[in-house]
Amino acid sequence: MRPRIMTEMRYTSSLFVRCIKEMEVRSFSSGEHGPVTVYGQIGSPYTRKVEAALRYKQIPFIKKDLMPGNVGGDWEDRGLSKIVPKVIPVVKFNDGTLMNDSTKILQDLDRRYTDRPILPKDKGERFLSLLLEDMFDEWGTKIMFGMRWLDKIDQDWSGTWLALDSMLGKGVKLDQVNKVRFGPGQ
Ligand SMILES: N[C@@H](CCC(=O)N[C@@H](CS)C(=O)NCC(=O)O)C(=O)O
Repeated sequence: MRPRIMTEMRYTSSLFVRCIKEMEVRSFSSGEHGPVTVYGQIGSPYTRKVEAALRYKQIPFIKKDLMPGNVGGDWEDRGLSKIVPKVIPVVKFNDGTLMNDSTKILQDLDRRYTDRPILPKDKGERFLSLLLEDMFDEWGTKIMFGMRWLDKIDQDWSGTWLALDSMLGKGVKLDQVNKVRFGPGQ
């Protein structure tokens, strides 16, 4: 007879496998399979907006660091040479489709993944929603820049935050990272 502990272990592990499978099914159930890749930066409001939309829609995604304007010279190596203008974020869908412009990305997300829609169905509400989005896309960033760079205390905080984010984990020594401060022009 099989020892009871073995039976229990088998039962627990099959339960565990079932839970994992269910989690996978649930997280990939909204249409396409596999995670979306978001190329961007932590300090980029448009990157954060796309990530927020993906989180809201419960779509799994992978984040990859990418500097805009090809300043890192790596857009071609990453297969992003066709993307113009070279602004972030860039999103890669599981079928290989690449795109940028957060507004278009969000609309495409709603088309590809129909659960938890971002845009209202009603045409009038949809128009207002897009209008508000456009206004905040254009003007919200101006407020953000002010909050990051107008006062010395914010300049110090933002400069350190952005420097740390772009350098840590990339082979630069901590004492060298600590010496770097980004300024308002960056
Ligand atoms: N309309 C675009 C704007 C994207 C954008 O301007 N991203 C900034 C970073 S937050 C950028 O790449 N700037 C570089 C540049 O303008 O050259 C969107 O909604 O995604």
